[in-house]
Amino acid sequence: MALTALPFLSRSNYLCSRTSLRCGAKLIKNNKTDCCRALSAGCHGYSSRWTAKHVIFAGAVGGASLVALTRHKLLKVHAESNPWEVSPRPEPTPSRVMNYGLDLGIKITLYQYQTCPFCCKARAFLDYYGISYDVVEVNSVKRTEVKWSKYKKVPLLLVQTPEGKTVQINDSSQIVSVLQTFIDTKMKITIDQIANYYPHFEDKGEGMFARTTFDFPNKYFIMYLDEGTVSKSTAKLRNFERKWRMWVDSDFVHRISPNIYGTFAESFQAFKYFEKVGNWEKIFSWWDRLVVCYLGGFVMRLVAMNLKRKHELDDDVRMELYHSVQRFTKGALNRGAFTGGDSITLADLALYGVMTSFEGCDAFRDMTENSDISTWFQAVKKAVEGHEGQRIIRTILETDVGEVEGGTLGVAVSEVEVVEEVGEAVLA
Ligand SMILES: N[C@@H](CCC(=O)N[C@@H](CS)C(=O)NCC(=O)O)C(=O)O
Repeated sequence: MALTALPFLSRSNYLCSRTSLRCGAKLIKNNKTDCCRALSAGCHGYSSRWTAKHVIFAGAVGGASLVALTRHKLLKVHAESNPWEVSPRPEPTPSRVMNYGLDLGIKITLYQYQTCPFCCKARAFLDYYGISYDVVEVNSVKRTEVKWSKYKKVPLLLVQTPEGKTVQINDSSQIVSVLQTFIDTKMKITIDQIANYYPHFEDKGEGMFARTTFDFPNKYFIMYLDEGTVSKSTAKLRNFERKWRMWVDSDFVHRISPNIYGTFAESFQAFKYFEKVGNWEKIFSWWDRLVVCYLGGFVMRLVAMNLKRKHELDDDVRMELYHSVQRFTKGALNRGAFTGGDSITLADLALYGVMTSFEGCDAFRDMTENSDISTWFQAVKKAVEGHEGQRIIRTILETDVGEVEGGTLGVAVSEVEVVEEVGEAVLA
């Protein structure tokens, strides 16, 4: 079966088409490493490193995409073999098993910190769809559980395919996009094939303490099998959803640390909360716990001050939080109860997920008391905890029994008019 794609991002055509130049500029501005590594068990921050080389490349490629998009609706998608195949597969003892009784033929293991906002985002997605997974809680000090991986952050997902391959998927947004693509393509394209469409940039860094960092230019994009599967309204909704998913990572997330570590008292309170929900009793010795809670609380207070400066936040960080929430309620919930109107989108799940990371902190309580977010939050919580998305997957499994021999994947990026169809390819 020959399949085509809508305007997309591919291995040779990274970054956000129309928005790519803007992305490049924003990424320079966001050049940061927020997370305190050893003590990042609570870890409310993120890091991203881009070099000028990347940005120039991104700009050039983006410019080319921009021109291409004004002429083509369907573009050729290139996939490359995925360097994240893991062999031999690590066989850790899971900290817990989330079994929702739905067999997708794949086995998922999530490496995480329980209260890391990005891990909470990945979990919100998995829980909403009722996709079973094993959890491996990573010790944020020793990090032995991820020693085998060259990507050193969490969340990190291992997916074992029915063919016995194990694929590593990095970054919360990329995890969500790859799995959403798997669902949208009716689970007929294997995860390792989908992963080929999500390339990465690797930056080895410079100097004595150089650390390799990674970026994933297609991470906010859902891929489609062919034109027929994406209506104009879906493409539009995906654009809107993508905008707010990006906003979660570039705006809301930066307000969390300065708030939960806003004073030393709040900082220690936050670590006590992380200790409880992270089940640190099982992971850390009592001595490690003491060090992580008190030293971590102290260090993160200092880190939060730095983050506040870096992101140019007002001294009144609570107001910054309330205003951020207001940007969402006013800008994203203007069509209904959720970002998709009546339906939950990945943007809702992303924000809900990162919000749950500090649910037990004073900042969360203040946020819900001083904004209109509560109704939305409770509605998404109900959907996630009730695994309401599982219905969507069950419908696909029950109704879609056709075979797919191959095809390309592409991304619905914009409402650009079709001028000519330029390509189709077959998945290897
Ligand atoms: N963009 C990444 C950010 C992940 C991230 O920063 N994770 C932190 C924990 S919250 C981490 O693993 N930091 C470890 C380190 O920087 O060494 C995502 O969305 O997954």
